[in-house]
Amino acid sequence: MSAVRAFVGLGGNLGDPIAQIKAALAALDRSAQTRVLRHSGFYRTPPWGVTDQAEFVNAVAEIETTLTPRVLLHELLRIEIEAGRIRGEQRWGPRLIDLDLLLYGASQIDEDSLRVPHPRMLERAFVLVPLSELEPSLNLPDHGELSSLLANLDTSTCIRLSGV
Ligand code: A4P
Ligand code: MG
Repeated sequence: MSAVRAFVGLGGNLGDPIAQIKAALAALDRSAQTRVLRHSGFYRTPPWGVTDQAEFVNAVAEIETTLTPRVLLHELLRIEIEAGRIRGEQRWGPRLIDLDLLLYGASQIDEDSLRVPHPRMLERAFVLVPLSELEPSLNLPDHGELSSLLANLDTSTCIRLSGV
């Protein structure tokens, strides 16, 4: 299988989120058949969904992989568990680290356990702002230009952290 370019969203708001995101990026790069090509800056972002919790740190990584989307998702879940994440937490609640598969080439996948593009990324500045730092002219399968999606969101609350 030839290499596919994919994007992974990383976030967390418990423990030391910056250190946990850096560790997850290193773990992703060590994964079989997967390389981290670039990652965005780290952003401090207000909690989305459940708003009564600590601010998050978020980033997006661009990777190259020959893993299938499903195997890649399992790899992301394995990295979360290795980083100490306990599942069964409240939906959208506090977490040490969360890895979401945002885009996998131009693929559109609609299965119970895997949806790509990640269905909620379209309404999340904490995903689209770092993604646009990496690839401002990106077109999302079936959803059009990233810049148009961003124009509908409040991006002012996503603060890029310097010196990390
Ligand atoms: N799943 C299906 N498609 C995907 C995909 N493309 N990528 C399934 C990753 N997972 C996918 O995920 C639940 C299941 O979704 C996975 O086991 C996988 O089979 P989860 O991460 O255990 O559940 P969750 O994270 O609690 O739920 P959900 O809806 O995925 O939450 P999100 O979307 O990850 O949101 N606010 C800020 N500012 N920053 C954040 O990072 N994150 C969340 C969590 C809430 N608020 C936030 C942030
Ligand atoms: Mg998730």
